[in-house]
Amino acid sequence: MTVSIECADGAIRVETGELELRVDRALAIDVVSRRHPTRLRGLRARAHVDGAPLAARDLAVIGDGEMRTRLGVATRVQLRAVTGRGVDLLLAIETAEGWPGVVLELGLENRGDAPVRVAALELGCDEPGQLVLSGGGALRLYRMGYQSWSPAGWIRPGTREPRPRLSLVRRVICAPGAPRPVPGLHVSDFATSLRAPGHAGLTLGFLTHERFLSRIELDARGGGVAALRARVATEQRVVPPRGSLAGERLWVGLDPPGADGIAGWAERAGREMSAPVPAPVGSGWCTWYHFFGAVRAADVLRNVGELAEFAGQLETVQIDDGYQAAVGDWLEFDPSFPDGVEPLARAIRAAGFRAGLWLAPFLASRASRLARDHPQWLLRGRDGRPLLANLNPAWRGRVCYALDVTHPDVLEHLRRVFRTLRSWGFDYFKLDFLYAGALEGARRDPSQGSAEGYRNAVRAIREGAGDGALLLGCGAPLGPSIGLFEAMRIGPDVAPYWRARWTDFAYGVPAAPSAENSIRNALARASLHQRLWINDPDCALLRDRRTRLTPREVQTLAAVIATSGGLVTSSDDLACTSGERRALLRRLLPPSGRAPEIPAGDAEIPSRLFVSFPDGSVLWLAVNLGPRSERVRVEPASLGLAPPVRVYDVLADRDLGEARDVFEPAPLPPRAAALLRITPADLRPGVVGSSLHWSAGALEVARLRTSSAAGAELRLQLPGPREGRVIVTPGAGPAVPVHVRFSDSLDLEVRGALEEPPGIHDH
Ligand code: 9PG
Repeated sequence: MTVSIECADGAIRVETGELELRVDRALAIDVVSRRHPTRLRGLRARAHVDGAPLAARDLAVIGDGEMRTRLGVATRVQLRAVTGRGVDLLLAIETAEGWPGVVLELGLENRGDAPVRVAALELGCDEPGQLVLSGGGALRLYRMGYQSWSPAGWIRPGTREPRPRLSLVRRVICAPGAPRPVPGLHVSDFATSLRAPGHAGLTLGFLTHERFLSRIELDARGGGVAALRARVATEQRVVPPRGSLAGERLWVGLDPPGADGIAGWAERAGREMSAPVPAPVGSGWCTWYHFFGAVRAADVLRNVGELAEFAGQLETVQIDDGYQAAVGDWLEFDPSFPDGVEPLARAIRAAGFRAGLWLAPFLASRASRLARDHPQWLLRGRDGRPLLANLNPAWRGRVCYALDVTHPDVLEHLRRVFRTLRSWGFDYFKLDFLYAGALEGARRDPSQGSAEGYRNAVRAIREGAGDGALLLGCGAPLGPSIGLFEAMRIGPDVAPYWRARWTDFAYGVPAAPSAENSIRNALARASLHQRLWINDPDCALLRDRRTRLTPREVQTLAAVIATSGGLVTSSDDLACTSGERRALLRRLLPPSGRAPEIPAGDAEIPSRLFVSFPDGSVLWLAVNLGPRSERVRVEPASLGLAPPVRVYDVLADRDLGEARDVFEPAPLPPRAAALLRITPADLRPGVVGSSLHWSAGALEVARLRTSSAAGAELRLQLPGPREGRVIVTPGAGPAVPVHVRFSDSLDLEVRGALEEPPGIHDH
């Protein structure tokens, strides 16, 4: 079937097997699902021009046809509507057979003879009852959050959402120009999804973030959904006569029951903005969460020495904040790094690791040489004074300003800094406090949108850093970062303690450094992984000294990081990390890399994730973030597994036997996690579980086949030295636990009848 387009009485109708879309003369759009009871009516295209909203009056089709888009071949219908104020609205609609949604792109053209100023381009419905979604009472709204550290999660429309108490926190974690949250008036940056568990949902998300920042607003002040708006903030862009302005592309997704609309949006946004193709997920060691700003060159060298036991297992050693003379002066050093960082890069590489370095490239401390020598590079506010971008008592000068990223000399400076660092041997860069590159201010080139200026500056860094460099974003505006970073921090800082009650209170939002806050976002933003970039859930803190995390909390943090599939970074002084905890780190390496699936629930933070592996196994995670012990249950059928199944407890290294329709592990105490490997029970030969790696068999079993009626041949493969236990179901007989110790790989044969007792198989 092809897309059908019909025009009658000045209205347009587009129809596919999935949906029906109508646009009336006033550019009001109805999108109706043909498969689910999902309907969005009266989504009106509007522009805010010269201080007043501008709506369409009459409509004409100016073209339609099939074309190749980044999302595949689609039918595109191009509409033009006059407004009566000399400005035409332009709307393009794209869809294709099989697409569960449409792409809408709104722009305008100035046909008058005076320039106009455009504050926003918006698609919105303002009358209650225009959005129909089944499961109404249990509806949840996803809040993406603006940047890496901003809290994400599913909220109940109409409730009061947490909001920053301090204006500086607001400047750091909220989009510039974001409306102040009011109870019942919700904002999600870049994209959102609305759904009730078990019901069809609706996703609205911008697919491009090339020039401007965007957000979705939902007004639920009266209880139900009173208004829904998708808005591109065009920052008072001046459009000259005969000039035009294009907005960003919006995905309107009609999600079937159970679908993860955010994953669907991320998949498409990643394609539209050429997100780096899913790469092998890295791992590393970072100085920050043990040494913090007091790190010394000697600490780095001592740990590089100790990390020798992880050679071939951990990839990168990254020096964090603390080496620099001042924020902004990246090529001058603190006295704790008397010889600078070049000899450290050399030592790190000689030990077999990639050398990584932290920078906050868009910040300059008040006490920096950069700010002193180049005051004209600083972004200024309306009062002409440099804009406060951060305040950090640990930094020399404390006050930090933002650089004006539209200044060509700033870009040249960034290229030079990164070229130099690359020539010293660094090719992994953690770029932090990136929100500073998209702050609102009096920019040197006001024609660049916030997202545009930011993207140009990141590209300049990339040019300096050279081919093959890995960029990890942090504190970064998410939308405008798509396509520019291999990896991205997706939550607040982790910390060697679970909760930061007072700092969270002071901030007004759960964004203070704490294990809990970082876990919350690792779960709530898990769908972005491998679609927009590699998620960085922040470091695994596994040490047993100089930490307030209990063994259970350590295990929960590690289980979330393992299941998220993202970067695995250790940030412990190895001198404080016992053999047992080092073994735990080894079991997280290499990262599985796979994006988990997140069943829809009604909790603010999803507490269940699962990963399906090519060997047919499923790794299932449950986390209890609540204050009371929690009963948990798994239904194998909901994971795509036909009963009976076999269940292995990864954290306890225990075979829990067979289960049918439902499996109930022991109740979870607060702050605990359950991690189960679930496999079809009839696999013979098969691997029930393994303590070599937290995928529990999915990664390390490179080959498995029957060797005789009663036996199995097995190849185990993982980089570096390994020791642990593999539970094998051979051709016949009961499961056989085998202790193994090897380096890189091991071939072994396991027989059902226990002729020999299982022993250590050395390679
Ligand atoms: C180094 C650290 C680490 C860490 C980053 C970032 O003031 N603040 O709002 C604030 C937020 C985050 C933060 C520091 C300060 O941490 O996330 O991994 O690199 O910088 O200073």
